[in-house]
Amino acid sequence: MNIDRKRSRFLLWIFLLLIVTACDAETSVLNPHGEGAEHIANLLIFMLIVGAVVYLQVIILFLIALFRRRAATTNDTPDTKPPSRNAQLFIIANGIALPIIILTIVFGFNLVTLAELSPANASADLTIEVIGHRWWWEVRYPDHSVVTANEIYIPTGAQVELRLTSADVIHSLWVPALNGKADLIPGRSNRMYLYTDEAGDYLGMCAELCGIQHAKMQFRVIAQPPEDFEQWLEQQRQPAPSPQDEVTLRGQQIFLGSACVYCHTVRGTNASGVIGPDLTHIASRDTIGAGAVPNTLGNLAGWIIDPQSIKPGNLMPPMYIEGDDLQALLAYLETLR
Ligand code: HEC
Ligand SMILES: [Cu+2]
Repeated sequence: MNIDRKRSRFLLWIFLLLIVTACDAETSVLNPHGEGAEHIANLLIFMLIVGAVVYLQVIILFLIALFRRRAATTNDTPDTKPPSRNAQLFIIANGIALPIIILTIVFGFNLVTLAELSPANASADLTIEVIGHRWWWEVRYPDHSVVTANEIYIPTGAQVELRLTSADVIHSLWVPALNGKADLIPGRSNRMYLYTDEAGDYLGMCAELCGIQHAKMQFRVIAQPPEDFEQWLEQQRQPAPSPQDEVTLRGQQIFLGSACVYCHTVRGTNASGVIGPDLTHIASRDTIGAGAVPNTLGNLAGWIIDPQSIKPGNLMPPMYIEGDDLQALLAYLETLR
């Protein structure tokens, strides 16, 4: 074996090993943490096993055919003998009967899984509305007057119903660890159920090409024990606190005096825009720009001055706010916990 062959074989092994590492990733369908995802993973593994067995059988038959010699092929006259009765039975069993049986079983398993994913009369413990926007997620808790963005907090051990729709184009919501995909379609309301017993932080994404920033349209589902979830809900229900010192007061005036108010809501003030995410509790969120960057003071400043360099093509224009004004605005936004 020459060096090139050796090297390419080595690289192939590395490649295969790398693929295996993906099985345990946060966003792997083979690593379920919720009821829906478990049903899907079971179906997937069942189909993989059936597929592997069928494939193996085909390969074995192929090899047998390849190496078995027939008397008729030893001379030059073509083999015109019809297949024997046994051979005919074999073809009917393996070529017709077996595929029908296997496909029927797989189809049945699919139907059962579909039914499990969308319980017809499921009584949800909590309803959350998720509205897709280019390129972020509006998240509303209609029974609790809570509005947030790009983070879906849910209690563990509860059946959560997501009502999905879109404000502009078709998006698709996908949290691989918890469930399959569901489309968000303008003018329609789709439903999806989330149930998990495991507290955790599950990454989700848009799974339908929806425009230039489709790839930076992430969100997270944060599953918490019910007590913690109630606490989060209580905190998010509060309107924004009024500024307590001169700097944050100035920051609020700058915010309310800028174009921010046309696009953003801060409950408890006059800002009631609905084009961008609700900022009433922006400081409590972990990321800005739907997972584009972590929510740090520096990133927040960078985002306000030039959101286009962080997330090119997004629908927030650069805001020309500088120096002390920017510092005051940032100090104010930091109070919005
Ligand atoms: C023309 C509408 C518009 C104006 C004006 C505007 N924004 Fe935005 N803003 C948006 C949109 C749209 C997004 C969502 C961008 C995305 O994630 O794709 C956004 C996102 C944000 C975010 C990130 C929110 C999150 O949860 O990810 C912050 C913070 C923010 N804007 C602050 C401001 C401030 C402060 C001002 C005023 C100085 C302002 N914006 C002016 C439209 C606007
Ligand atoms: Cu999208």
